[in-house]
This record gives sequence, structure tokens and C-alpha cells, in this order.
Amino acid sequence: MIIFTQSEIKKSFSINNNIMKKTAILFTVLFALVIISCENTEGFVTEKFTVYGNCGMCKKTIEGSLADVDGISTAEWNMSNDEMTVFFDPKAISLEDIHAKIASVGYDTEEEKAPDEVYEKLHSCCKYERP
Ligand SMILES: [Cu+2]
Repeated sequence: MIIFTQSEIKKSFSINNNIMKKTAILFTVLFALVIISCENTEGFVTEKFTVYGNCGMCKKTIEGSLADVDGISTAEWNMSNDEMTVFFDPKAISLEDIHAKIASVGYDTEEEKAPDEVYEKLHSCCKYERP
């Protein structure tokens, strides 16, 4: 027969209690991190405009020009109709700057023409018909 002394029982309870507390703290921290990592997109706007291009490689380059840019949440280019959709914070980046960034990697937008020398360096299958 196993006999626990009162102090042993107390000890085992307090260890359990400690583990529970630690678990609770861990979950609180994880929950807070999840909330913090959710981007606050208050004030963001969606703009749609034309970007000229051809293929999936163009898509990668066009969308890549706006990846990891401060203030831009999502950027998607539709290969079938040349339509660009950008969800961004106009307080952090202007629409003109967005056009300029796309043009800088070789793609003409309806507002901004890409530099000829950058366009010339595009892969042959990506040399879209310039507007
Ligand atoms: Cu292409």
C-alpha cells in the first residue's frame, strides 16, 4: 500500500499547478502572437489597372516587383486579361510608386512605361507586345 504524507500530496499538487500555469501562459503568449501577426489592413484600398505581359514568368516578375514592399498587402496579376490587382495602404505607398516599381522590372503599365533597356533584357517569351 502506498501512503502519501500530506506534504507529498501538497507538493505533487503544486507541481501540477505549476505545469498548468506554465501551459496557460504559453497559450496566452501563442494567442497574442497570432493576433499580432495578423496584419492590420485598416485604411488599405484595392486598385485595378492594366500591366502588359505574356506568361507565367511575367506574372512572377510583375508580382515579385511588389513582394515585400512596405504597405502592400497583396499584388496579383491576371495573365488572361493583363489586369493587376493591388491591395495596399495609400499612406505607406502611392499608386504612382506602385506603377513605377512594376515598370522598373520591364513591364509597361497603363501609367508608366518600362525602360527600353530593361524590356530588352526580358526572356524572349516574355517580350510582350508593347502598348
Ligand atoms: Cu513572360
